[in-house]
Amino acid sequence: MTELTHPLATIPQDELVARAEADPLRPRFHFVSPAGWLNDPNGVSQWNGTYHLFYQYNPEGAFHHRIQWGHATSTDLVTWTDKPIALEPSEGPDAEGCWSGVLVNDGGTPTLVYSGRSEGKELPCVAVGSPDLLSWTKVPENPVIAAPPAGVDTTAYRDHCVWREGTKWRQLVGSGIRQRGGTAFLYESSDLRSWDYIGPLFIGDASQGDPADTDWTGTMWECVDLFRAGQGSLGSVTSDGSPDVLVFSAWDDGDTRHPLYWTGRYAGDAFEPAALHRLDYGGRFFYAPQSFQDEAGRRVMFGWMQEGRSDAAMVEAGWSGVMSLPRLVTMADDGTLRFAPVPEINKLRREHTRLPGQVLTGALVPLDIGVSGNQLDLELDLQLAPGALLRLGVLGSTGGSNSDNPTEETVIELRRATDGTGHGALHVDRTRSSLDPTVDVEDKSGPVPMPEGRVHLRVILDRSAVEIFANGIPLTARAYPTLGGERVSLAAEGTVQMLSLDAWTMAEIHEGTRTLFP
Ligand code: DQQ
Repeated sequence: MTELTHPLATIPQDELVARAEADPLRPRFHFVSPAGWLNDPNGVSQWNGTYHLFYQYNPEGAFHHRIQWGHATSTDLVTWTDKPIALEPSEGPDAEGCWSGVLVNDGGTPTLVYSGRSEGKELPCVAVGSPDLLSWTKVPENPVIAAPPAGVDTTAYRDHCVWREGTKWRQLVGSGIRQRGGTAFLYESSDLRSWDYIGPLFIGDASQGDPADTDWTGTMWECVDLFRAGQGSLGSVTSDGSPDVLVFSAWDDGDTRHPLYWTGRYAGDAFEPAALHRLDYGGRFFYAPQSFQDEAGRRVMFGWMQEGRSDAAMVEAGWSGVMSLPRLVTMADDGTLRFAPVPEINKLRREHTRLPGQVLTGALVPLDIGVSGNQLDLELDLQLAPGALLRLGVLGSTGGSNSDNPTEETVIELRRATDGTGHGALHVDRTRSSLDPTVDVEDKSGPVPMPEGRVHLRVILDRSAVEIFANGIPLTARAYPTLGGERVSLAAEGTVQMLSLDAWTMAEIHEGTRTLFP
């Protein structure tokens, strides 16, 4: 074990795992680190059939410090086996941390490209792996790029997207240009060690829009991820019109804001944007996403579900950070992305309740639907009349004599526009989600197309982790009920036809005792 060096390391490391496991708010079927701190997904990939999930990890405690690369593998994207730490800081360019990066296949050699942190700044580094991807050797050329582009005043410079194009490697490094906006710098290399700077792929405009807006592009782009949605690979001539997608996490002066994506066309050395979109209406609760194409050709994305409780509460809990379920990414006819948990997750479904179709009407009188739990997968097919509202209450506890008036409840609302069009909105109200006054309860919402009023709603509850998909549009949130609430209720205003409701309890994925240093 490392020597405890940080003032926040108040819990002895040999107590951390037990402390984390004892927390009733810790998810049971989402990947979490053995204990301590987890943030971004890194090096997400499938290698000879096995899925690899690396992640930003601090085993010293639940705070961001001296970041290492944790590692877990899976054969099904559902259950994960902890593997030894892949990267940890050492003397040199990553002395203060091994920050985010990716895994590429360099002619059969697994290779990591990551941000080494030293003297308060980050620079690109490379490590090569053993054939089983379990031991990693940093290359002597590190840092492989000595500094951000000369003459550019950058706000920050880190995180990588690396791909093969023709006979060369190409790399994006996330950054921002002061007084202008976020950007991704493009480089080229023939060996992953020596890189030629090409230029900014595309520069955002931080002066556009209100910095408080949920689609403000920020002053720096973290964790850039460029991919072709659909057929073809980056840089190839597309036959079916599949757009390219540039995903980034908008950052501003230390503030992790929200994931966004541009659709457009990457050609030559530039990205021609067509439209900007919010990637997840939960904002920072699905941050720093990273995706890969698996061996079946599917695009799979993970994101970091940040905490919504205070730094002190995280430290006290002994753990922080949840990895989202792996999401299948597809392109809808309107040229925007749709997301769904990979179907493999259905393996965790256990007890099933199916409610017959019924019409919900009335003035929001909650209906007890005979489903309860805080580890659930709920799937509803709905038809909303113009102006109708569906209100799904979860993680609820009733208190006092009036059981219709829950003391705690997280409320998921779908509303269809009154004009009879296919416009609608998804909203999550967490104002009564917790009696703990210190947790984040900010409202989250965004538009959802509802053709003819139809909505497929999927809600995944895993203690404090909530993932919602309305017609494939995600809203990720965290909730911290203090009363162990398991109540699920439905209410409607106007007419909502519930065509079907299926609910499953979900099994746990982490068995046996885990250790901080597998
Ligand atoms: N987290 C990493 C950075 C990245 C940020 C450090 C995003 O590489 O920019 O842990 O959450």
